[in-house]
Amino acid sequence: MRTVAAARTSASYTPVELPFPAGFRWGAATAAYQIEGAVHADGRQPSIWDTFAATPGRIAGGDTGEHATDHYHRHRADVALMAELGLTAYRFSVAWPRVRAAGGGINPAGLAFYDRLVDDLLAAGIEPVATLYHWDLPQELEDAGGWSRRDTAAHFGEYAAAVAHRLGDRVQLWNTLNEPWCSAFLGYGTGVHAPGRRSHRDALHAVHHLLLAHGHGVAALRAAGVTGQVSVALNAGTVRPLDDTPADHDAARRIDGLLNRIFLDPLLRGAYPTDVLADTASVTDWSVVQDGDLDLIAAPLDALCVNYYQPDLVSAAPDGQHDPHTPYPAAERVAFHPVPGPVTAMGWSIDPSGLRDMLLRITRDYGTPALYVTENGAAYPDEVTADGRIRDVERTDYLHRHLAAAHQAITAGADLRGYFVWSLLDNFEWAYGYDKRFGLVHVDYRTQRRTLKDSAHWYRAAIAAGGIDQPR
Ligand code: IFM
Repeated sequence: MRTVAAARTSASYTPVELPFPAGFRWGAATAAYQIEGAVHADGRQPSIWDTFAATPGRIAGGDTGEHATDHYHRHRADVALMAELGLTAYRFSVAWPRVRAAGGGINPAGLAFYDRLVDDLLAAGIEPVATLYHWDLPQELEDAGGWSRRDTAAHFGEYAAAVAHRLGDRVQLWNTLNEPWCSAFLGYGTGVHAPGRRSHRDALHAVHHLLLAHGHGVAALRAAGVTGQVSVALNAGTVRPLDDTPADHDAARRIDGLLNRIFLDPLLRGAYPTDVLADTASVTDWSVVQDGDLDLIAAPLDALCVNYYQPDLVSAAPDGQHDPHTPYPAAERVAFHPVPGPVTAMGWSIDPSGLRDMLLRITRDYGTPALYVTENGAAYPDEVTADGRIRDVERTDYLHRHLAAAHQAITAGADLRGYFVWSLLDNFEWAYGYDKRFGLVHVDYRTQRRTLKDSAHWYRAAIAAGGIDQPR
């Protein structure tokens, strides 16, 4: 069997040990605030992340997304890099604060940027995959109540309609939201993300209003007759009990409820899980859920997108006390434990089996929706060596092992249609600023020079071969 590395240099078909299905989408992902910069260009309005990043103490090193990777001005060169990598699909997010005009209405200049980007991608033979909300709520909507207020969901529907009308003939796959868990629990619960609120009640209400926004978004996309698949991206995960005890199994059930089922059940079954409603009854009575909401939220999807980084290992909190650092409501009384073994620069465990298990669990419990892994990747402290190379062996190994796990899931019955590395470029890693590098492509933030890391060359070879060899 020849290796993927050998396949890269060969023009002829080279078999690999783990081939992916024909038509599999090989992608990389980014998000607007993390790469675009140009926060004042062409009528863009402030977002909650501009405000949050400008607040001392919120972001490591005082970093902001003001310049980021300057992708707004360099998108043509970045699309050329994608083509060099051989990507067949590219997942980006549309910035609501670019598209919304101050006070409401649409800002055509902001929308025009994405129109150009989509055309450039198609010209390069790369399928555009658009996310409508990757955490950058217009600040004026937060000032009016943000995601803890119902109206925000309706505003999202209007915004989605405008984008759908403009890009709906060319985008191949739509995500209404990216990781609503993070928006709700990190943005409104622990406050480590924008807008920095600390209220478990607001967080749970945000969950419902984000799901409602998704429902309005799906309705808008369908009404506009978009030709691409309609989906949502969840940071679904595998939650495992520390010990095989009833108490730890119950802790795992509760965290699975608040990480996974609180989103998956309303989206795919049209109801919130009764155990989650009971577990959170001391935080909210869920009267934010109105008649008809769940019908809207459960409108059929064409696919489900999932982002995976690490599994969760949980136990009942030893003395019945709640860990105050977890994003979950106090009623959840759980302790989180590191998975033994190596971690990335984020301190996140490396466990590809969690990806396989998550894909198979969704397949088993929710039927067999078409699935995409719309984010998977790792941060490492990359070094540019004297010869200009970035030998990111650990990232390559991480991607290789996770792709092998994805392949196992396909073999076992998951209908996985694509995989997107997080991220195309090093970028603004939210509260961690620019310190954590996730890119296949290294960015020198002083000069904005881009350099393909060794992992990018490896990924290009995997794409060219249509698969990978078994990791050794
Ligand atoms: O950078 C983020 C991305 O915006 C959302 N998913 C997780 C990534 C790594 O933290």
